[in-house]
Amino acid sequence: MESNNFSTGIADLKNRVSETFENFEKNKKKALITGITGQDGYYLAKFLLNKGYEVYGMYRRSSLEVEARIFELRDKIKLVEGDLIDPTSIIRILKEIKPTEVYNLAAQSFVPSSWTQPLATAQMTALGALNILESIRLFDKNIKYYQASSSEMFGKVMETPQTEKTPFYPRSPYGVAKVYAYWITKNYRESYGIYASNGILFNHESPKRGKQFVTRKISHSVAKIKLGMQEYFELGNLDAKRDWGFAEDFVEAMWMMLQQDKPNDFIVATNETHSVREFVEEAFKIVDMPITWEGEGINEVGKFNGKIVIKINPKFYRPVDVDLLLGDYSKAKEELGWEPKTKFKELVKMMVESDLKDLQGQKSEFNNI
Ligand code: NDP
Ligand code: GDR
Repeated sequence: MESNNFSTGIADLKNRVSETFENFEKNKKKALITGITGQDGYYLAKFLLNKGYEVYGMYRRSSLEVEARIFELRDKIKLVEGDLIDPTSIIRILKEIKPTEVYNLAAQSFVPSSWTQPLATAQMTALGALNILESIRLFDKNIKYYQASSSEMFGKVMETPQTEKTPFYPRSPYGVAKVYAYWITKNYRESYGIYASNGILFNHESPKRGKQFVTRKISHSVAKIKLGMQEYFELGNLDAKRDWGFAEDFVEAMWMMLQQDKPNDFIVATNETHSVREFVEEAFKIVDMPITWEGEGINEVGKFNGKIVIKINPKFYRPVDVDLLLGDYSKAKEELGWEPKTKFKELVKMMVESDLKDLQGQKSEFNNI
C-alpha cells in the first residue's frame, strides 16, 4: 500500500515538473535579432541567452562562413536565413518562430560605403526597418520592436551634448537612411500602437568590432606594429571626435528599452568625447610605444623612436565628416536605470590586448575574427 502511494506521488511530481517545464518553455521569451553576424548581434545574443531567452538570429546568405563572429554561441542560438530587403523572408520568419521581441540590428552600417552604395544603403538601412515594421503590423502587432538608431543622425550637430530633443542634421547617405528608419519606427508606434522604440546609440566598440571601423583598425594595426608584423598604417581625419562606449554595456540598454510599460526613444552614450588622435595615442601607450606627431594635414605623421608608424592617406577622408559627437544619456539613466560601465582607456586597452593575444596565436577570450 505504502509503496503504491509512493509511486503515485512520484508520478504526480513528475507530471508537475513536466507541466512546469512545458509552461516555462511556452512562456519563454523569444527574441529575433537581425544582424546576428555583426558586432552587436554577438553581444546582444549573449546577453539575451543569459536572461533565459530563446534567441533566433537572422543572417543573409553569404559565400563565406557566416558564423565567424558568433562561433562560441552557435549551439545556443538558432539561425534563420532572410534578408532585410526581402519582406517575404521576414514574414516567413515571424510566422515560423513567433518572436515576442524583434531587435533590428541589421544595416549597411559602414558610413563610407554609403557614398559608394547609396541606394543599397537606403534599401537596407532605411527600408529594411519599414519591411520589418510592416511585417509586424501584418503578422502580430504585439511583437515588440527595437530599432538600432544612430548618433550619425545628429551629423553636423545642432547642439552639444546631443539629447533626444536635438534636431537631426545627417551628413552621410547612411545618416539620412537612419533618420528615415527612426521616423518610421516612431510613426508605426503612433499610427498602429506597436511597441516600437529607438535606441539612439553613440559609437560603441569592442574586440568584435569590424576591422574597417577606426577603433579596431587602430587596435589591430598597433598590435601588429608592436609584434613587428607591420611598419605603419594609414588613417584619414585624426581630429574627428566620438563618444565611444563598449558594445557589451550598450546592448543591455537595448533590452531595457523593450521592458518598459510604454515604448520610447533613448540616447545611449558615455557623455565623454575623444578624438581619433587620442585613440591612437592611447593605443600606442598600451604597448609602451609613446608616439609623437610631426607635420600638418596630409603630411602629418606619427612617429615612435624616429620611425614613422602612422601616415595620412586622403582616401580615408569622407566627402563630409561628422566632427564631434557627445551624447547625454540622462534620460536612459533616469527612466531605464542604465549607465555605461567601461571608460575610454579601459576600452582601448581591452581592444589592443585582445588583438595582441590573437596575433600571437593565443586566442583572446573574444576568439576574434
Ligand atoms: P555590423 O556592421 O557589425 O553588423 C551589421 C549586420 O547587419 C551584419 O550582421 C550584416 O550581415 C547585417 N546585414 C546588413 N545588411 C543586411 C541585409 N540586407 N539583410 C540581413 N542582414 C543584413 O554593425 P554593428 O553590429 O556595429 O551595429 C548594429 C546596428 O547598430 C546597425 O544597424 C548599425 O547601423 C547600428 N549602430 C551601430 C553603432 C556602433 O557604433 N556599432 C552605433 C549606432 C548604431 P553580414 O554579416 O551578412 O554583412
Ligand atoms: P563612424 O565610425 O563613421 O562614426 O560610424 P568609424 O569608426 O568608421 O569612423 C569614426 C571617425 O574616424 C574617422 N577616421 C576613420 N574612419 C575609418 N573607418 N577609417 C579610417 O582610416 C579613419 N581615419 C579617420 C572618420 O572620418 C570618422 O570621423 C560608426 C558606425 O558604427 C555606424 O554604423 C554608427 O551608426 C556610428 O558609428 C555611430
